[in-house]
Amino acid sequence: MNLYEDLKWRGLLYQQTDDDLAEKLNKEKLVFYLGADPTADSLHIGHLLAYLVAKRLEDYGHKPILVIGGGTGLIGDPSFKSQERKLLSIEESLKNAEGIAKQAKHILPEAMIVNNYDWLSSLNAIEFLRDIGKHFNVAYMMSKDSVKSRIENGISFTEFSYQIIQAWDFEHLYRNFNCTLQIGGQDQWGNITAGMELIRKVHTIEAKVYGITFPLVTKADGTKFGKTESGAIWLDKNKTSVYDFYQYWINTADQDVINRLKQFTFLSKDQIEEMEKSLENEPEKRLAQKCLAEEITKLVHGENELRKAIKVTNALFSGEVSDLDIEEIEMGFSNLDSIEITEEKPLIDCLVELNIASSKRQARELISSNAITINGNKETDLEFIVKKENALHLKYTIIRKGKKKYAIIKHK
Ligand code: 629
Repeated sequence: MNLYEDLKWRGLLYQQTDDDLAEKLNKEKLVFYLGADPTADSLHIGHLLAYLVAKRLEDYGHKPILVIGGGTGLIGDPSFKSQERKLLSIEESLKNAEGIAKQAKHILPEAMIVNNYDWLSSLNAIEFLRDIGKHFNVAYMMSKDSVKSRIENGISFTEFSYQIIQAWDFEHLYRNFNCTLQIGGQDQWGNITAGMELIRKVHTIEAKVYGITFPLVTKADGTKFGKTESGAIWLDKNKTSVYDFYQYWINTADQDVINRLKQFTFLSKDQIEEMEKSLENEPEKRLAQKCLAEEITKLVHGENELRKAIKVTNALFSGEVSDLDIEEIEMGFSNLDSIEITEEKPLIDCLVELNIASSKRQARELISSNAITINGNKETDLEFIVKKENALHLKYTIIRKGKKKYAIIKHK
């Protein structure tokens, strides 16, 4: 399969600006770019898809430039946003940009990484309006989905102008690095085509530049991809623990898992078809989900962290938690109910404070009916006192109710 067919097969092509792009992608070596705005200090798995598309192009010999939008982040992209964004401060934008650049470098170590604050910050108003603004027709700008959908609710001149700024980036990269292709998600179509338009006007109408977009990731049940009750799935392990990251992928629905393997892994068509067979014949084994979670966790966090996430998963499943080290406990429990205690405390009170029981009476019932485990051991003593000296690593007491419900006590 050539690159174009591969992208198509993986469901990673939504729109393309030219019909001869397949030819171009398969035969030539292009410099291309992908941008991300530093709206947070970490990328999330929505961004990850974009960086993996860039990696696919790189694997075929195209040369990526990763733009971190330290400048554009200060303006705010209205694409696919129903409301005006809150402005980031310059400090925030640049600090976030640093975090994101680090993650981008980890995924694409060979890529050139630039921050558009470097060229946007010196642009002055007269230059902006005369040299760039003159090339944009207001009716053209208003016809973009990003603007059209916001006319009723309101859009500031700031966000209205965003497309011009991103367009200028493309022109800047074309002029300085012969970058002729911009990629992005489907929400970026308007911004990408604005850039091509600008390049043709500033340079020559014959300037050959291209754009492709990939589709938004959708889920069969209609809920939003990459979000859980506790928010986005981040690549930064301090924001989403490696265990939670791994679990997110493990919990992918059967209806979605093959698409996710295509989009998010570098497994071959044959390997993915193997998984498809397994899903059909032995879905209870969840091999496709395991494979997906392992591939992506390895890619983002490395082999070592993956191994820990699997160890924590197995320990929480079996209940044998006493072998976990401190780091593994913290990885597995970062998102679960917890309390901190400074002195010893009756188990009954702990159960109520942890919301495992709704009352002391219920706590007693749970204990007498064998439903409570402490650090992996059944506890049936109603008078049991939780003490630091019995805690794992003198720090954590892990409580389990039934098979699934966990909570943790941290000893100060
Ligand atoms: C300057 C900034 C450029 C080119 C692009 C940009 C960023 C762009 C944007 N992208 C999204 C983001 O940063 O807002 N205006 O969160 C995001 N992107 C990855 C994919 C996307 C897109 O980083 O393109 O579609 C998500 O999949 O929403 O010169």
